[in-house]
Amino acid sequence: MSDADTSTRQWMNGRACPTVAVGWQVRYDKDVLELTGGSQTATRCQEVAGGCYYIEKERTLSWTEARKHCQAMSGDGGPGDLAMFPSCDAFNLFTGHLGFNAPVSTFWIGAHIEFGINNWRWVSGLPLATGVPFWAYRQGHDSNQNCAAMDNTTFYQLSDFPCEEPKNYVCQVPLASKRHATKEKVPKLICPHNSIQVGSYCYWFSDTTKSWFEAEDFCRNNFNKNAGELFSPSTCDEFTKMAHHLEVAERDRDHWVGASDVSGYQEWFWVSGYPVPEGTPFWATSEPDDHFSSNYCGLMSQDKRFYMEDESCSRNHYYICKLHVTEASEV
Ligand SMILES: [Ca+2]
Ligand SMILES: [Ca+2]
Repeated sequence: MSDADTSTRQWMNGRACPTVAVGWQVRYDKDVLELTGGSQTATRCQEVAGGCYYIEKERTLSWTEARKHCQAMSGDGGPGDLAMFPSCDAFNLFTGHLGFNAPVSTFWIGAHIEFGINNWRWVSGLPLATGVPFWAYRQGHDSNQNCAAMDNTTFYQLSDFPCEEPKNYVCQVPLASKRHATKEKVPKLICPHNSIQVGSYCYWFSDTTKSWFEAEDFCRNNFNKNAGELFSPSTCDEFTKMAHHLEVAERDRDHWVGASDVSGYQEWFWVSGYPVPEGTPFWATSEPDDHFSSNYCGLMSQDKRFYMEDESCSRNHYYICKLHVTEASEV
């Protein structure tokens, strides 16, 4: 056994991802799904983000045919299906994996509209809202485009396409010992200084505009012992909750957030000290793109569904302070 095998087995609780049939003919119920263009008859699924995935990089099929192929695969947890990413973190890890390991292409995944308008669902039946964190901001609303794919032109964020278009695809094969998601416990906070709780934190939303530096200074030097910083999400989930809050409550306003290009050479950091990765989940399609116009500060942009874009730091915008709220403030 190679070293790579050993580490995979440890990570998957002693079991490797299963081998699945990918050859010329795959049985699906009583039908035979004719597959063309495959060079192998079987291959091992890849472990990414704690799940087992098969990434079809050569053959292209319609969404329905691709789904049949995935359903003909199986792990010890049951039959496969087109890949689903119920968590923001799993989605991000997977887009990163495709960026490094896949050819420049578009991959069907397990999300579609079965009926209605804009009624996106994962193939499990769970609803899937457009916008942050899964979708390219302009995508998800095109008529007669009822199937979702991860598209390389948008850092593998989701786009809608006509279901009959042939594309590469990603299958997911379930393992029996699936870790059960523990239900997130959201603390109930008393938010001071007219701040508002969104998710697990207290945020203060400005009613006037400032430059990025003035806004960051304001967040740090006001609010007494609750002084904080410009909004710097520590998780994808925190960013998602903020984007959804802004879409509902602050929909006509752009907001400065605590991201800046510290060197002016596309080295983006949160003011909390963590790097801001390119692509998913924070940036709008093709952003940041105005490096040569000295746009070194991050703005959550209402016309980009509150994904971030780069903006000139000296412009005035509304802003969001993330306050420091101690345990004692909890009820
Ligand atoms: Ca589209
Ligand atoms: Ca820009």
